[in-house]
Amino acid sequence: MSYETILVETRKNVGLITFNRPEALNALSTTLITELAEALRVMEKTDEIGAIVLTGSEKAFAAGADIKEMQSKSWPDSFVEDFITDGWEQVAACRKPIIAAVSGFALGGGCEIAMMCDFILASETAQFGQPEIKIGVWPGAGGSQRLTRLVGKSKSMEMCLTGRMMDADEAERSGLVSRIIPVADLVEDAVATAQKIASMSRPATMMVKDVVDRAYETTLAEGVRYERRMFQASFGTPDQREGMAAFVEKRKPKFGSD
Ligand code: DAK
Repeated sequence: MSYETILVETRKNVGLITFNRPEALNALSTTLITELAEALRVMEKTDEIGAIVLTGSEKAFAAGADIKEMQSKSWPDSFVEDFITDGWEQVAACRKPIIAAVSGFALGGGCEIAMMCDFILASETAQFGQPEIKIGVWPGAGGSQRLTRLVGKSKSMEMCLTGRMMDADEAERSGLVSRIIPVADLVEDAVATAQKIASMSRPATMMVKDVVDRAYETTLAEGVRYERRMFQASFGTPDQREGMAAFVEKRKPKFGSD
């Protein structure tokens, strides 16, 4: 399948999607989001792929939704056609682990897409922000909610109210980013991290994603109960038997997805 605005590769057991609209700092046009959603759907259905990496260029992960495309929309039109909803949710809905590898600008919808991923690896050039306020609007793809959960109310409120960007160091200190990697190594490191995840038991990685996400959606007591039930269910998988037997026999496990 060929795409206009993204590049898609498979690196062993990992799907790599690269935003590719350099002339617009990877602004997230309808075409780009439609192609992203389609590529994710294909990767979800591809058995060989166990994890996904989403990245942009050194200059920009993505500078937000395409302002030129949306500037003349009216409220009734955008409401009736549910403007820029379709496709965006595919990232958060993907059941396989997704890593965002961010260099340069991750602004507005770009920051929101990165936060929909399971974790963010950033280069030292990364800059995160929700600058929608500067163009008279506000976050619309979960930024006000996910950023607040990730970095706390004070930083989130300041960023959303002033449009201030957060650099990679501050983002790592604040818990938005899991690790900072030199820009030249970012994609390779992200792919290697994804390959490591993809080499684990497939049901286990998908279940980890499911149980960690629960922490954002429910109370502590409910989340712990859910985790315990799911842990008990792991004893119904061949990979649990293989993983534990391999440990006892001092050998490398051979999981179902190998
Ligand atoms: N849209 C369209 N074009 C963009 C763009 C964007 N977001 N960002 C950059 N570009 C284009 C510029 O217009 C310019 O094109 P030409 O003029 O050369 O044709 C080219 O990319 C290079 O940009 P600059 O010349 O501005 O480059 P600089 O290095 O000087 O500045 C910058 C970089 C990132 C600081 C600046 O470009 C900038 O401020 N960009 C806009 C950032 C922004 O405001 N982003 C938030 C957009 S609103 C929703 C889903 C999503 C959303 C809402 C709802 N639902 C699911 C409901 C999201 C909304 C947004 O993201």
